[in-house]
Amino acid sequence: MIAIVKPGELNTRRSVDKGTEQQRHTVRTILNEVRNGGDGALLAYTRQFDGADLTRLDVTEEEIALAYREVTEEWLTSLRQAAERIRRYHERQRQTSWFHPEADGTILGQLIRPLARVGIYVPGGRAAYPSSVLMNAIPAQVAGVEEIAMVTPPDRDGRIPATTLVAAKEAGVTEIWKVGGAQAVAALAYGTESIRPVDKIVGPGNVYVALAKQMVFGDVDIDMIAGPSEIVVVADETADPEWVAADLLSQAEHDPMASAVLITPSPALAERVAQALVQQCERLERREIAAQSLREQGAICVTSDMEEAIATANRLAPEHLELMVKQPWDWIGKVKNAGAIFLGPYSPEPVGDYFAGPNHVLPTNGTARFSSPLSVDDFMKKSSVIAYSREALFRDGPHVVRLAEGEGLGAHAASIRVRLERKEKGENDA
Ligand code: HSO
Ligand code: ZN
Repeated sequence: MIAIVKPGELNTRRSVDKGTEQQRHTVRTILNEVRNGGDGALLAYTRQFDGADLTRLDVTEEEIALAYREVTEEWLTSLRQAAERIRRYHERQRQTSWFHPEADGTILGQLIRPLARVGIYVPGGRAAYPSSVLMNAIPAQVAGVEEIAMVTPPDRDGRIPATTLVAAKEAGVTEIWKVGGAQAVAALAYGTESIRPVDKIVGPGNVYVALAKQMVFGDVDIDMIAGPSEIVVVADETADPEWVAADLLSQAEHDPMASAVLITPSPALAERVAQALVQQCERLERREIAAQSLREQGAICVTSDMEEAIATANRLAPEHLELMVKQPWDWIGKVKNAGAIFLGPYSPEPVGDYFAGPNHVLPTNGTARFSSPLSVDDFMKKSSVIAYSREALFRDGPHVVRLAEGEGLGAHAASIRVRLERKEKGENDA
């Protein structure tokens, strides 16, 4: 069910789905219709695409109260503990503004401020993961974003899953709207009568949502475009083959396009994991998805040594990298590209998906070469601060004048000169 290959045979860079011309045309049309038609267009698309006949887009307090009654107490306890750990981890990411005084009295600094208003997209159906609601909303809340608007498509009866609503409340979401697809992205980017526009849109979605996010980028900020889940396990002969197989399957079950790869210098482990995969896969509810993923995107790669195993993992730049080797900390210094790194036998990837604290929104498709997990930084921005002193301006002014004149920008030079001249005239303006 899974191919055993050599390092050179692993296909690396897959690229983001750019959609077909037809899909891009559809999304452009939807964006325009929502810009012109506002709430009316949103309700019409929700009828057309979701089969729900709504009269209002917001989720009421009663619906939220009902959702809390629908979930089990045990689940709510687990969700709250996860939220608590995620919040604590992200609080450590928060950066503070700084102001640096120089000897001449000048103060330079960097002011850090949260975005005012963000939108979180939550897919509908089976991909409505409450864990992803936490992972997107909590960093925004920790950053200090005051308005967190969530959008998600309703089912045919106009309902949102209870677990989505509860997770949203627990994570500090401040508004919930029953709208999905490209039309929801349009509403967040441009606003309608009821939904005010946001500064940034985050969260995963289908190809229409991803295309819409790409098209509104620039008018608003967006997060990275998430591809199918990926896991690379680097394991040596000390790893338990049953555990390695279980971890590979944990990501394979996400999507037929998900990719699960074992890289090992041990041919014996490779064989045993291949067998364990077949046995364990059969027992899974989502065995068809997992099997297709393993068949089409999965691989077991046998390397000549650990050095080559790590080099191969770096080339793949996976979303998740597990190091199931004797001394995992000895190897972390060699890891260059990975969204999240899991060390040792007791750090299976799902503990990171749900509970450990770090974000599960991670770079996919090899983009860990240049990008990072979703974090508090994604919901903050910086302003430079410049408070020059009189002494410093009189000292540095002539340099500025010369550089401005070199660029042919006389007004720039003049803004400095009017001040320098005052000094020459001996006027006391201090
Ligand atoms: N592993 C996924 C996130 C997730 N897993 C949500 C379970 N629920 C990100 O690659
Ligand atoms: Zn997962």
